[in-house]
Amino acid sequence: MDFQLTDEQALVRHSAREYAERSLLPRAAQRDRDGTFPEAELRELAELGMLGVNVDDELGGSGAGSLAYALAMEEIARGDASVAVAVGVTNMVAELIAAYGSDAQRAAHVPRLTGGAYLCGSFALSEPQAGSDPASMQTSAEKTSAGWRITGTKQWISHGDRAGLIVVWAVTNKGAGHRGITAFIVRGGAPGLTVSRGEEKMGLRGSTTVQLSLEGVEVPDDDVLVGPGRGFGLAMAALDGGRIGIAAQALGIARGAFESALRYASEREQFGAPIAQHQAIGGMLADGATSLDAARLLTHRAAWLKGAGRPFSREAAMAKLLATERALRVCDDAIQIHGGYGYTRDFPVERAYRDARAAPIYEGTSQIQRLVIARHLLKAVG
Ligand code: COS
Repeated sequence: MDFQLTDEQALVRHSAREYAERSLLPRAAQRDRDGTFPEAELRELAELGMLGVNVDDELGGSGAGSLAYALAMEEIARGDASVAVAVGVTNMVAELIAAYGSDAQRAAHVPRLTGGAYLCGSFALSEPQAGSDPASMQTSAEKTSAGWRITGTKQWISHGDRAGLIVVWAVTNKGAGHRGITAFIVRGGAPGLTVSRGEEKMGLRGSTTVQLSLEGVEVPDDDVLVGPGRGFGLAMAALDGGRIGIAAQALGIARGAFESALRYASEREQFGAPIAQHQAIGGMLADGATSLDAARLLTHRAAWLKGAGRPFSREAAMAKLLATERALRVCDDAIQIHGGYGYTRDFPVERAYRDARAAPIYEGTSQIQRLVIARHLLKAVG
């Protein structure tokens, strides 16, 4: 087992950390207050190769691999979790088209995603009545002479109002269950595509989350990403990779909160000594550091397996489950360590808590991760 990063991985981490400290951290509190979308930041991150960390360089990515992607996500989320959401989904969509698209789709779309021309990419799977059970989706696409016409409503779509490209899943063969689902490439601003609702969220306020209505959106045959029978599996495979990104994101948010708590506990004196020296607080810090390391190890294991082309679905679910649940605990403890100050906006820990709260929900709830892990366990015993 080798825990040493390659030069390339270390460089990606350094570059993400340097950018996050210089351009994200100083503006994160203001972005949270104003809810401003990080447009300029996404363009700068595209220039740094952060929108396609695990995409080959001939398609405009960094070609640095899955582990480098996890390292970058941790740093970006530590800077500003809202920015990490857009970076994460765009990487996921770019990887998806690079891996499953036709040559023409790859050439047309991936460089625009990784290079920032599309600003960001979106992933439109969930619906108002189809969240944990995406196979029950109602959005449908009917065949026309020129291609397909998509009708339906997609829910919880991160920056679906900003994305230049959206992967949309729709039923093309009713009655075939998950085997009747097709994935389409839809351009942002396509006629018939409208934003029907924007969510007011507890955290991640610099990232928009919208409902999209598709009313007869026309797409040519060339924009079918994968056809019936393969659309659902494609979504599942993409989510496996996405879960590594969410684990890394939760880790980054928690690390930021932990670092603030450690600093505060070393400086704040009560009963004649820094509170970190009181055993109750020291114990909380020790638990936090242990959780961060456990989350990082599980996340890196899943990323390493993915990069090696080995099965990683179970490991990605474990990483997401542990990293996101522990992140909540670490952020909660960080608020407790700050006492009353932690409950105010003077310190970043209350924002970290609000941002982290989404992580055990999106890209598969903790309950779904346990289901995935349990199914793997049962499969292994036959
Ligand atoms: N990779 C590739 N294919 C997969 C897969 C994976 N990780 N997991 C399942 N599949 C395939 C199966 O092989 C099966 O294919 P065939 O029947 O064609 O052989 C098909 O998908 C259906 O599998 P299964 O019966 O296990 O699907 P379920 O409907 O029971 O759902 C869960 C499985 C619960 C794991 C899935 O619905 C899920 O992940 N739900 C959460 C969705 C989610 O994360 N939503 C958030 C969206 S982003 S905010």
